Formats: sequence, structure tokens, C-alpha cells
Amino acid sequence: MGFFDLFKKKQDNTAAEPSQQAAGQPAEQAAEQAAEQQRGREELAEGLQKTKSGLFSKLARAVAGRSTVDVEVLDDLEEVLITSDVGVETTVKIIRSIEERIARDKYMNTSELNAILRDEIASLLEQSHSSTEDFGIEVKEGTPYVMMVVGVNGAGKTTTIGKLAAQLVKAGRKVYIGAADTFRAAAIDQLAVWAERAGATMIRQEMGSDPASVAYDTLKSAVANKADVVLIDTAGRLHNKVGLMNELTKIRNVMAKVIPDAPHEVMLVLDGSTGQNAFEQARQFTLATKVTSLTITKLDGTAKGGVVIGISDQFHIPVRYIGIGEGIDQLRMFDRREFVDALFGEKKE
Ligand SMILES: Nc1nc2c(ncn2[C@@H]2O[C@H](COP(=O)(O)OP(=O)(O)O)[C@@H](O)[C@H]2O)c(=O)[nH]1
Ligand SMILES: [Mg+2]
Repeated sequence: MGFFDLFKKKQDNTAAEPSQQAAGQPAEQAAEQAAEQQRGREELAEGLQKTKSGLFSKLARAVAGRSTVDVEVLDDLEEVLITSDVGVETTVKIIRSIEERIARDKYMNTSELNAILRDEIASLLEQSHSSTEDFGIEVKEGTPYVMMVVGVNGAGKTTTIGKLAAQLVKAGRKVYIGAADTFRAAAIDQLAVWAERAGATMIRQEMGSDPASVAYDTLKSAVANKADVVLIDTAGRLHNKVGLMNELTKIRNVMAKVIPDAPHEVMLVLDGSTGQNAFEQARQFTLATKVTSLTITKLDGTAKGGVVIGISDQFHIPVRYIGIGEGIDQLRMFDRREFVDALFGEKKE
């Protein structure tokens, strides 16, 4: 995407937000936003640096000294993708698609490989936001939008909720957070710290209390206080599948008593640095409950960023957000173009 497109896109967004437009000069503001978006891209590229350099050095090795994409190059490419945690199924899909292209065009130069890979990967990823307003959440006027956040311990649920709440509050939304991970007192306190930093209201009970009861209280309170968004933190104990399924089902059922179509979103948080383990967690959780979106955390400091591609493709669940650091502003709305641009460098037009 060129600078002009960037500019244009931002202007469109501004037009959709009259309150912001009134606050400043539209042209100046658009330029400022374009600059901010550029900073965002740089930060994303920095966050994905390890995945990028891993992938690139492997790709460079795969094509070294070869000019055409032949069977050997494809074999090596397959290995590169698998060792970059893209996953076997998705890798096979990508390779097959490149083979079809070669069969059609008869010949493919290795120098074209990057661009082709970028297109293939982008086409495998689903776009998960229709708008960047409200940090990608479709807030409905009148009823709180309820998101239940699931995932194993340590995946980054609480941190992600805190970061997300901060963005929503920044966008002018009233956010309620339910501390339904009642397993450890420290978990509730940690969430309380995040809620305060974000400027959100947290609803809690004693440690050890029923998570479904906390969720119920949170929704009741959110409705009474006309909140825009409710984020429900949960405990991710994977002691056994049936136990997890029962607990999540119970929370869901109780929420539906307050708001019939809640939860509107069930977001599974996965630690990207765990690579293949994240695939396994996605398998477990999708069996236990209906998962509608994903957040992949800790992509900073890992070379396993390929998991984003494989998990999104294999489970047909869009990636909503990615975590690229522990800081409050280090949660990004996932954008497939931005993601491949960050991995492969911006496309030359
Ligand atoms: N580097 C990095 N660390 C993260 C990210 N997201 C979460 N963490 C860290 O991962 C650890 C576990 O996070 P937490 O939110 O408590 O996980 P939970 O058990 O699923 O609630 C904490 O130390 C977080 O600071 C991220 O995107 N990048
Ligand atoms: Mg937690």
C-alpha cells in the first residue's frame, strides 16, 4: 500500500467519526493519523522481527544459487514453512497452490517467490474487522457487546483484556470487566490493576466463587449502567475437557439470561511463542466451546509467528488481535495485509 492509499483510508475513517473531525483540522488530522499509522507499521515490523528474519534467512537459503522454482526449491520451501510453525496442513495448501501456478505459467523465477508467497498467505487469512472504529468491535447502541475471553493459564488473557479495555476507553466507550477467573486471588488483583490503568470498571467476587455468578453480576451491572462493552476473563484450567466444557457452557448460559444473544464473541487467546502447542490448545478449546475469534500474543520475541497463518487457516477462525509486547498499547488489530507486509516488507508498486 502506498502512502496515498494510507492517507485516503485514514480520511475515510475520519469521515465516519464526526466527533473527531470536529475537534481539529481534517487535513492536518489526516496527516497526523497517517504518520501515526506509519509508526504503527514500524512497531509491528519490529514486533515481528524475529519471525521475519527467521523466515527470510531460511527462504534465502532455500533459493540460494537457484534461478527457477523447481521441485527441489518447493521441497525446501515446504520445510521452511513447517519449521516456521505454519503447520503441515496449511503448508501443503500453500505449496499446492504454488505448484498450480507453476503448471499454469510453466516457469517461475525464484525472485518472484516472495511476492507469490505473500499473496498466498494473505489469501489464507481472514479479515476480521469491518472497521477500525472502536478497535474493531461492533458496539451496538443500547446493549452491551459481550466478549468472553478463554485460553490456558499464561496465554495472556488478562493482559489482552487490559489492553483491549484501554483502547475501547480511549475510543470513548464504557467498559465493564468481569473477573470470572476466580481460581487464584492474584489473578483477580492483576485484572484489577489492568482495569484501573485502562479506566474500566471491574466486577469481582471473592476468590473461589462461582465464575458464572461473577459473569452474571457483571452483565447485570453493565446493563444497569449502560456499558458499551463487557469483557469476561475466565480461568483456563485444562484439567480435563469435560470440566472445561461444563464451566464455559455454564458461564455462557448464565450470561444469556441477562442478554439473550450474549456472548457476542468468544475470543481464544493463544501464546504464539509456544508454536505447535498453540495449535493443540486451539484444538482443545474449539472442542470445548464455540470460539469465534483469536488473539495471538507474545509475537514479539519469538520466531514462531507463522502460527498465526496456520491456526487461522486450519480452524477457520479470524485473528482479531495480536500481542506484540507487555505494554498497554501493544495490542494490535490484526490486518492481514499489514501482517504480510510486516513479514515480507512493504510491497513495491
Ligand atoms: N512479551 C509479551 N508478553 C505478553 C504479551 N501478552 C501477555 N504477555 C505476558 O504473559 C504473561 C501472562 O499473561 P496473563 O495475561 O497473566 O495470562 P493469563 O493467565 O492468560 O491471564 C504476563 O507476564 C504478560 O505480561 C505479549 O503480547 N508480549
Ligand atoms: Mg489471567
